[in-house]
Amino acid sequence: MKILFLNPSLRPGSVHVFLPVGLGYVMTYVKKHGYSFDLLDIDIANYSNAYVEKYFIKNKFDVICMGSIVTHYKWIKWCINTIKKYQPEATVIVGNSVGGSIPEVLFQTTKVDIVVYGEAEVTMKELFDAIKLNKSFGNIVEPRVEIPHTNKGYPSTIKGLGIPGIIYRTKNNLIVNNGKRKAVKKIDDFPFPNWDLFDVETYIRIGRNHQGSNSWFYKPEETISMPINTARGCIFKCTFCHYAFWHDPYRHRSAENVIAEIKQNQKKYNANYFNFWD
Ligand code: B12
Ligand code: SF4
Repeated sequence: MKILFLNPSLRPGSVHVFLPVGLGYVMTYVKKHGYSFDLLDIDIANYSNAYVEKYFIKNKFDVICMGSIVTHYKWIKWCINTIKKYQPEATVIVGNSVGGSIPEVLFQTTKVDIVVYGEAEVTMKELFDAIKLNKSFGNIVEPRVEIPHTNKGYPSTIKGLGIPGIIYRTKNNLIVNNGKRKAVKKIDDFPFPNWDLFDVETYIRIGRNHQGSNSWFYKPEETISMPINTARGCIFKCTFCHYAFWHDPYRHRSAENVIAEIKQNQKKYNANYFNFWD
Protein backbone atom coordinates (compact mmCIF):
# COMPACT_ATOMS: atom_id res chain seq x y z
CA MET A 1 0.00 0.00 0.00
CA LYS A 2 1.55 3.30 -1.12
CA ILE A 3 0.87 6.09 1.36
CA LEU A 4 1.63 9.79 1.09
CA PHE A 5 1.51 12.37 3.85
CA LEU A 6 1.36 15.95 2.78
CA ASN A 7 2.39 18.96 4.86
CA PRO A 8 0.72 22.00 3.31
CA SER A 9 1.99 25.53 3.59
CA LEU A 10 -0.40 27.91 5.28
CA ARG A 11 1.76 30.90 4.39
CA PRO A 12 3.83 30.13 1.30
CA GLY A 13 7.23 31.83 1.39
CA SER A 14 6.91 32.80 5.05
CA VAL A 15 10.14 33.16 7.04
CA HIS A 16 8.33 31.44 9.91
CA VAL A 17 8.44 27.70 9.34
CA PHE A 18 7.85 25.24 12.18
CA LEU A 19 8.06 21.47 12.49
CA PRO A 20 4.40 20.35 12.35
CA VAL A 21 3.65 18.78 15.74
CA GLY A 22 0.25 17.19 15.04
CA LEU A 23 1.38 15.66 11.74
CA GLY A 24 4.63 14.55 13.38
CA TYR A 25 2.69 12.64 16.04
CA VAL A 26 0.46 10.93 13.47
CA MET A 27 3.33 9.92 11.15
CA THR A 28 5.42 8.62 14.07
CA TYR A 29 2.53 6.55 15.40
CA VAL A 30 1.67 4.82 12.12
CA LYS A 31 5.37 4.23 11.39
CA LYS A 32 5.70 2.54 14.79
CA HIS A 33 2.83 0.28 13.72
CA GLY A 34 4.63 -0.84 10.60
CA TYR A 35 3.53 1.62 7.91
CA SER A 36 5.99 3.30 5.59
CA PHE A 37 5.10 6.33 3.53
CA ASP A 38 6.37 9.24 1.48
CA LEU A 39 6.15 12.85 2.64
CA LEU A 40 5.53 15.82 0.40
CA ASP A 41 6.57 18.69 2.64
CA ILE A 42 5.31 21.72 0.76
CA ASP A 43 5.93 24.04 3.70
CA ILE A 44 9.66 23.50 4.08
CA ALA A 45 10.40 23.13 0.35
CA ASN A 46 8.13 26.03 -0.60
CA TYR A 47 6.70 24.10 -3.57
CA SER A 48 4.38 26.02 -5.86
CA ASN A 49 0.91 24.77 -6.77
CA ALA A 50 2.24 24.02 -10.26
CA TYR A 51 4.91 21.77 -8.71
CA VAL A 52 2.32 20.02 -6.54
CA GLU A 53 0.07 19.42 -9.54
CA LYS A 54 2.95 17.92 -11.55
CA TYR A 55 3.89 15.77 -8.55
CA PHE A 56 0.42 14.22 -8.56
CA ILE A 57 0.57 13.61 -12.30
CA LYS A 58 3.86 11.71 -11.88
CA ASN A 59 3.50 10.00 -8.49
CA LYS A 60 0.60 7.66 -7.79
CA PHE A 61 -0.54 6.58 -4.34
CA ASP A 62 -3.19 4.35 -2.77
CA VAL A 63 -3.75 6.69 0.16
CA ILE A 64 -3.03 10.43 0.43
CA CYS A 65 -3.36 12.14 3.81
CA MET A 66 -3.33 15.83 4.68
CA GLY A 67 -4.36 18.12 7.50
CA SER A 68 -4.39 21.83 8.18
CA ILE A 69 -6.33 24.47 10.06
CA VAL A 70 -9.73 25.57 8.90
CA THR A 71 -8.62 28.85 7.33
CA HIS A 72 -6.69 26.78 4.82
CA TYR A 73 -9.91 25.33 3.40
CA LYS A 74 -9.59 26.92 -0.04
CA TRP A 75 -6.16 25.41 -0.72
CA ILE A 76 -7.13 22.01 0.74
CA LYS A 77 -10.16 21.99 -1.56
CA TRP A 78 -7.91 22.77 -4.55
CA CYS A 79 -5.48 20.07 -3.52
CA ILE A 80 -8.07 17.30 -3.04
CA ASN A 81 -9.70 18.09 -6.37
CA THR A 82 -6.31 18.20 -8.11
CA ILE A 83 -5.38 14.79 -6.68
CA LYS A 84 -8.71 13.32 -7.72
CA LYS A 85 -8.30 14.72 -11.24
CA TYR A 86 -5.13 12.69 -11.83
CA GLN A 87 -5.63 9.72 -9.53
CA PRO A 88 -9.34 9.26 -8.83
CA GLU A 89 -8.73 5.85 -7.28
CA ALA A 90 -6.52 7.22 -4.48
CA THR A 91 -8.19 7.35 -1.06
CA VAL A 92 -7.91 10.92 0.21
CA ILE A 93 -7.96 11.42 3.99
CA VAL A 94 -8.21 14.86 5.62
CA GLY A 95 -7.59 15.55 9.31
CA ASN A 96 -6.95 18.39 11.77
CA SER A 97 -9.44 21.26 12.06
CA VAL A 98 -10.02 21.71 8.33
CA GLY A 99 -11.40 18.17 8.43
CA GLY A 100 -12.94 17.92 11.86
CA SER A 101 -14.75 21.24 12.00
CA ILE A 102 -16.33 21.35 8.53
CA PRO A 103 -16.65 17.74 7.31
CA GLU A 104 -20.03 18.28 5.61
CA VAL A 105 -18.61 21.22 3.65
CA LEU A 106 -15.59 19.21 2.52
CA PHE A 107 -17.74 16.27 1.42
CA GLN A 108 -19.98 18.57 -0.59
CA THR A 109 -17.33 20.73 -2.26
CA THR A 110 -14.59 18.12 -2.79
CA LYS A 111 -14.18 14.46 -3.61
CA VAL A 112 -12.61 13.69 -0.23
CA ASP A 113 -13.09 10.06 0.85
CA ILE A 114 -12.52 10.19 4.61
CA VAL A 115 -12.44 12.94 7.21
CA VAL A 116 -10.72 12.17 10.51
CA TYR A 117 -12.32 13.92 13.43
CA GLY A 118 -10.13 14.79 16.43
CA GLU A 119 -6.94 13.09 17.59
CA ALA A 120 -5.80 11.00 14.72
CA GLU A 121 -3.01 8.62 15.79
CA VAL A 122 -5.10 5.54 16.62
CA THR A 123 -7.78 6.32 14.04
CA MET A 124 -5.20 6.50 11.23
CA LYS A 125 -3.63 3.21 12.24
CA GLU A 126 -7.04 1.52 12.25
CA LEU A 127 -7.91 3.13 8.91
CA PHE A 128 -4.67 1.94 7.30
CA ASP A 129 -5.28 -1.58 8.68
CA ALA A 130 -8.77 -1.60 7.13
CA ILE A 131 -7.64 -0.17 3.77
CA LYS A 132 -4.73 -2.63 3.56
CA LEU A 133 -7.00 -5.62 4.21
CA ASN A 134 -9.82 -4.22 2.08
CA LYS A 135 -12.13 -4.28 5.10
CA SER A 136 -15.10 -1.98 5.54
CA PHE A 137 -14.91 1.01 7.88
CA GLY A 138 -18.18 -0.06 9.50
CA ASN A 139 -21.90 -0.26 8.80
CA ILE A 140 -24.77 2.16 8.47
CA VAL A 141 -27.07 1.96 11.49
CA GLU A 142 -30.50 0.72 10.40
CA PRO A 143 -33.14 2.12 10.44
CA ARG A 144 -31.17 5.10 9.18
CA VAL A 145 -30.52 8.01 11.50
CA GLU A 146 -29.64 11.40 10.04
CA ILE A 147 -27.13 13.60 11.85
CA PRO A 148 -27.98 17.19 10.82
CA HIS A 149 -25.27 19.74 10.11
CA THR A 150 -25.49 22.44 12.77
CA ASN A 151 -24.96 25.33 10.34
CA LYS A 152 -27.82 24.22 8.06
CA GLY A 153 -27.50 24.40 4.29
CA TYR A 154 -25.30 21.33 4.13
CA PRO A 155 -26.61 17.79 3.89
CA SER A 156 -26.83 15.63 7.00
CA THR A 157 -24.52 12.69 7.52
CA ILE A 158 -25.85 9.20 8.23
CA LYS A 159 -25.11 7.48 11.52
CA GLY A 160 -22.67 4.60 11.24
CA LEU A 161 -20.94 2.15 13.53
CA GLY A 162 -17.35 1.13 12.97
CA ILE A 163 -13.92 2.75 13.20
CA PRO A 164 -14.64 5.69 15.51
CA GLY A 165 -13.43 9.20 14.69
CA ILE A 166 -14.20 9.14 10.98
CA ILE A 167 -16.79 10.33 8.50
CA TYR A 168 -16.51 8.59 5.13
CA ARG A 169 -18.01 8.43 1.67
CA THR A 170 -19.41 5.08 0.54
CA LYS A 171 -19.19 3.77 -3.06
CA ASN A 172 -22.75 4.96 -3.66
CA ASN A 173 -21.94 8.42 -2.31
CA LEU A 174 -23.52 8.24 1.14
CA ILE A 175 -21.70 10.17 3.87
CA VAL A 176 -21.46 7.95 6.93
CA ASN A 177 -20.57 9.32 10.35
CA ASN A 178 -19.07 6.81 12.77
CA GLY A 179 -19.07 9.33 15.62
CA LYS A 180 -16.34 10.54 17.89
CA ARG A 181 -13.41 8.54 19.15
CA LYS A 182 -12.74 8.82 22.87
CA ALA A 183 -9.60 10.84 23.47
CA VAL A 184 -6.59 8.84 24.60
CA LYS A 185 -6.36 9.24 28.38
CA LYS A 186 -2.68 8.59 29.02
CA ILE A 187 -0.96 10.74 26.45
CA ASP A 188 2.46 9.71 27.79
CA ASP A 189 1.86 6.54 25.77
CA PHE A 190 2.23 8.39 22.44
CA PRO A 191 5.73 8.02 21.01
CA PHE A 192 7.67 11.30 20.80
CA PRO A 193 7.41 12.84 17.33
CA ASN A 194 10.25 11.48 15.22
CA TRP A 195 11.63 14.57 13.50
CA ASP A 196 13.89 12.42 11.30
CA LEU A 197 10.78 11.81 9.21
CA PHE A 198 11.11 15.46 8.12
CA ASP A 199 13.97 17.48 6.68
CA VAL A 200 14.88 18.40 10.23
CA GLU A 201 18.18 20.09 9.35
CA THR A 202 16.43 22.58 7.10
CA TYR A 203 13.76 23.26 9.73
CA ILE A 204 16.50 23.94 12.28
CA ARG A 205 18.46 26.14 9.86
CA ILE A 206 15.44 28.23 8.83
CA GLY A 207 14.24 28.31 12.45
CA ARG A 208 17.44 30.12 13.44
CA ASN A 209 16.33 33.15 11.45
CA HIS A 210 13.21 33.73 13.49
CA GLN A 211 13.16 31.50 16.58
CA GLY A 212 16.81 32.17 17.39
CA SER A 213 16.11 35.85 17.83
CA ASN A 214 13.94 34.99 20.88
CA SER A 215 16.76 33.21 22.63
CA TRP A 216 18.56 35.40 25.19
CA PHE A 217 21.21 32.81 25.94
CA TYR A 218 22.49 31.67 22.56
CA LYS A 219 23.44 33.73 19.54
CA PRO A 220 20.79 33.24 16.83
CA GLU A 221 23.24 31.28 14.67
CA GLU A 222 23.90 28.88 17.54
CA THR A 223 20.24 28.25 18.35
CA ILE A 224 18.92 24.77 17.64
CA SER A 225 15.24 25.03 18.28
CA MET A 226 12.74 22.18 18.59
CA PRO A 227 9.01 22.18 19.39
CA ILE A 228 7.46 20.43 22.37
CA ASN A 229 3.85 19.99 23.43
CA THR A 230 3.05 19.05 26.99
CA ALA A 231 -0.72 18.64 26.80
CA ARG A 232 -3.72 17.79 24.65
CA GLY A 233 -7.09 19.49 24.53
CA CYS A 234 -7.76 22.86 26.05
CA ILE A 235 -9.09 24.09 29.38
CA PHE A 236 -11.30 26.69 27.67
CA LYS A 237 -14.27 26.33 25.37
CA CYS A 238 -14.17 29.34 23.05
CA THR A 239 -17.16 29.03 20.78
CA PHE A 240 -15.22 29.76 17.56
CA CYS A 241 -12.63 27.05 18.18
CA HIS A 242 -12.73 23.52 16.83
CA TYR A 243 -11.68 22.27 20.26
CA ALA A 244 -15.13 23.22 21.42
CA PHE A 245 -16.58 20.74 18.90
CA TRP A 246 -14.20 17.97 19.88
CA HIS A 247 -15.11 18.06 23.60
CA ASP A 248 -11.83 16.35 24.41
CA PRO A 249 -10.78 16.71 28.01
CA TYR A 250 -7.60 18.59 28.89
CA ARG A 251 -4.80 16.09 29.58
CA HIS A 252 -1.18 16.75 30.30
CA ARG A 253 1.93 14.62 30.03
CA SER A 254 3.94 13.68 33.10
CA ALA A 255 6.98 15.86 33.87
CA GLU A 256 9.22 12.78 33.41
CA ASN A 257 7.83 12.15 29.94
CA VAL A 258 8.34 15.78 28.86
CA ILE A 259 11.88 15.82 30.22
CA ALA A 260 12.68 12.54 28.45
CA GLU A 261 11.67 14.11 25.12
CA ILE A 262 13.77 17.21 25.82
CA LYS A 263 16.77 15.05 26.71
CA GLN A 264 16.30 12.90 23.64
CA ASN A 265 16.30 15.94 21.35
CA GLN A 266 19.23 17.54 23.15
CA LYS A 267 21.20 14.37 22.49
CA LYS A 268 19.94 13.65 19.00
CA TYR A 269 19.94 17.15 17.49
CA ASN A 270 21.96 19.15 20.01
CA ALA A 271 18.74 21.10 20.60
CA ASN A 272 19.32 24.00 23.00
CA TYR A 273 16.04 25.94 22.70
CA PHE A 274 12.58 24.40 23.18
CA ASN A 275 9.37 26.02 22.09
CA PHE A 276 6.61 25.00 24.49
CA TRP A 277 3.74 25.42 22.07
CA ASP A 278 1.03 25.01 24.64
C1 B12 B 1 1.03 24.93 18.95
C2 B12 B 1 0.09 25.79 18.15
C3 B12 B 1 0.68 26.61 17.19
C4 B12 B 1 2.18 26.64 16.89
C5 B12 B 1 2.52 25.74 15.70
C6 B12 B 1 2.66 24.34 16.03
C7 B12 B 1 3.13 23.48 14.91
N1 B12 B 1 3.88 23.91 13.94
O1 B12 B 1 2.78 22.34 14.93
C8 B12 B 1 2.34 28.07 16.37
C9 B12 B 1 2.58 29.01 17.51
C10 B12 B 1 3.46 28.25 15.37
C11 B12 B 1 0.96 28.28 15.80
C12 B12 B 1 0.73 29.14 14.79
C13 B12 B 1 -0.53 29.36 14.28
N2 B12 B 1 -1.71 28.89 14.78
CO1 B12 B 1 -1.80 27.61 16.20
N3 B12 B 1 -2.11 26.50 17.67
C14 B12 B 1 -1.29 25.78 18.37
C15 B12 B 1 -2.06 25.04 19.47
C16 B12 B 1 -1.93 25.82 20.78
C17 B12 B 1 -1.65 23.59 19.72
C18 B12 B 1 -1.61 22.72 18.45
C19 B12 B 1 -0.96 21.43 18.76
O2 B12 B 1 0.21 21.24 18.47
N4 B12 B 1 -1.69 20.51 19.37
C20 B12 B 1 -1.19 19.17 19.72
C21 B12 B 1 -1.26 18.28 18.50
C22 B12 B 1 -0.80 16.88 18.83
O3 B12 B 1 -2.62 18.25 18.16
P1 B12 B 1 -3.16 18.76 16.75
O4 B12 B 1 -2.25 19.75 16.16
O5 B12 B 1 -4.58 19.12 16.89
O6 B12 B 1 -3.01 17.42 15.89
C23 B12 B 1 -3.89 16.31 16.05
C24 B12 B 1 -5.14 16.37 15.14
O7 B12 B 1 -5.50 17.66 14.75
C25 B12 B 1 -4.80 15.48 13.99
N5 B12 B 1 -4.02 15.99 12.87
C26 B12 B 1 -3.12 16.99 12.81
N6 B12 B 1 -2.50 17.00 11.63
C27 B12 B 1 -2.99 15.98 10.90
C28 B12 B 1 -2.70 15.54 9.63
C29 B12 B 1 -3.39 14.43 9.13
C30 B12 B 1 -3.04 13.91 7.79
C31 B12 B 1 -4.40 13.80 9.90
C32 B12 B 1 -5.17 12.67 9.37
C33 B12 B 1 -4.68 14.26 11.17
C34 B12 B 1 -3.98 15.32 11.67
O8 B12 B 1 -4.01 14.47 14.65
C35 B12 B 1 -3.12 15.11 15.54
C36 B12 B 1 -2.67 14.18 16.61
O9 B12 B 1 -3.75 13.67 17.37
C37 B12 B 1 -3.52 25.11 18.92
C38 B12 B 1 -4.60 25.14 19.98
C39 B12 B 1 -4.78 23.79 20.59
N7 B12 B 1 -5.08 23.72 21.84
O10 B12 B 1 -4.62 22.76 19.90
C40 B12 B 1 -3.48 26.38 18.08
C41 B12 B 1 -4.33 26.45 16.81
C42 B12 B 1 -4.24 25.12 16.07
N8 B12 B 1 -3.67 27.50 16.03
C43 B12 B 1 -4.50 28.23 15.35
C44 B12 B 1 -4.11 29.30 14.51
C45 B12 B 1 -5.21 30.15 13.94
C46 B12 B 1 -2.76 29.55 14.20
C47 B12 B 1 -2.20 30.62 13.27
C48 B12 B 1 -2.92 30.77 11.95
C49 B12 B 1 -2.20 31.93 14.08
C50 B12 B 1 -1.86 33.17 13.27
N9 B12 B 1 -2.84 34.03 13.10
O11 B12 B 1 -0.74 33.30 12.84
C51 B12 B 1 -0.74 30.18 13.08
C52 B12 B 1 -0.55 29.29 11.85
C53 B12 B 1 0.87 28.82 11.69
C54 B12 B 1 1.04 27.77 10.67
N10 B12 B 1 1.93 28.01 9.72
O12 B12 B 1 0.41 26.72 10.69
C55 B12 B 1 -5.92 27.84 15.62
C56 B12 B 1 -6.58 27.09 14.46
C57 B12 B 1 -8.00 27.59 14.26
C58 B12 B 1 -8.87 26.64 13.51
N11 B12 B 1 -10.16 26.68 13.81
O13 B12 B 1 -8.46 25.88 12.68
C59 B12 B 1 -5.80 26.99 16.94
C60 B12 B 1 -6.84 25.89 17.11
C61 B12 B 1 -5.91 27.99 18.11
C62 B12 B 1 -7.09 28.90 17.97
N12 B12 B 1 -8.26 28.47 18.36
O14 B12 B 1 -6.94 30.00 17.50
N13 B12 B 1 0.05 27.50 16.42
S1 SF4 C 1 -8.17 28.90 24.35
FE1 SF4 C 1 -10.05 28.86 23.16
S2 SF4 C 1 -9.32 29.22 21.05
FE2 SF4 C 1 -7.52 28.58 22.19
S3 SF4 C 1 -7.46 26.35 21.87
FE3 SF4 C 1 -8.61 26.73 23.78
S4 SF4 C 1 -10.79 26.71 23.20
FE4 SF4 C 1 -9.53 26.99 21.34
